Amino acid sequence: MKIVALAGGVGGARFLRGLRDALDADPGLAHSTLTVIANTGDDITLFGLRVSPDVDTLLYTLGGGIDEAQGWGRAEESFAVQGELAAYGVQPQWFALGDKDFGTHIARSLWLGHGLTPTEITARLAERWGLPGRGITILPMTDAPVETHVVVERAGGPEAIHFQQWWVAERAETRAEKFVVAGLDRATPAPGVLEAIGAADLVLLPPSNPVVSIGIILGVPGVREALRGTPAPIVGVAPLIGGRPVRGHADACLRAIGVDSTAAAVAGLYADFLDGWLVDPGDLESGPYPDGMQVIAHDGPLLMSDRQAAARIARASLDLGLSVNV
Ligand code: FO1
Repeated sequence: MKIVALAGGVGGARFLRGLRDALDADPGLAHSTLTVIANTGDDITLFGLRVSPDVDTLLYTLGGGIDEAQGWGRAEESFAVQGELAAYGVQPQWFALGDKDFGTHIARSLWLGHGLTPTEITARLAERWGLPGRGITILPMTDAPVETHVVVERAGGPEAIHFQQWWVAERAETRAEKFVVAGLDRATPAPGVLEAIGAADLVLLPPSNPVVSIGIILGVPGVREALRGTPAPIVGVAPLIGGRPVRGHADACLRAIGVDSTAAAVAGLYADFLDGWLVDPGDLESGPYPDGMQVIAHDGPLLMSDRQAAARIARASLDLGLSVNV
């Protein structure tokens, strides 16, 4: 099977690792390929280097280098370089970049300077992590430089700050008025993105943030139309349990766009293309769900508490995709 997924950071990466495990465990599906369309709205330039957090989280999680407890950054990390930068008074210091992680940002920035595209760069980085050999391709949603900014209320009036400053430095506690993705309206899907969606046997939406991860990918001109047009079934996994995100700040993001933090309200954001929706057992009755959408409850908590739980949830979304009638 050719599977395509739209994914953001930690939750998306953990789900996709579970999906790969579930596929590998099934002789009938082990040869399936997985193409991940990654959010690049989180990208930020720090210390003169281009950092792509969601792409790097996917690379490290699927490639076996992730800091498991944190969900982002490298395992067994050290912070000597950032310590030296701090000693020189270099700002900002609220975004922790480890020494191994710097290797990724230096390679990406070097190759960008040589004129390679983010698509070509991501393929080179994925090669090192052995992803092609596991049937995994990561595509940035676009090769255009885009960044999500958050308009927040300040004493002196509204101010637009980088998404990472809001998400990390301010822990999304500052009320977000709206999200503005600089450059998105002029962006075009990266090479292969629309083709992958059109040729897919199944499209999956992991439990990524519906506003600042999946929502941004859907904002790339042409992507939503491709999802509406593909013959493949499209199945998603709710990113909320009982109205609360498992991690991150999806509820603060949904509030900013005036959407309820419920599995049903998030399904409504995808109603124009979504065929199936996997929810936590406690949320099955928290409708109403969009007409015609097949909504089923997972046979356990929709919590990727460990790698095996993620594989079970991924398998459940696969089964829903195989059964849903489009
Ligand atoms: N998240 C934090 O909460 N604090 C950090 O210092 C931090 C550093 C960081 C460095 C590299 C990277 O790839 C991700 C990092 N993240 C950090 C997570 C990041 O903000 C989120 O993973 C995404 O941008 C949102 O999904």
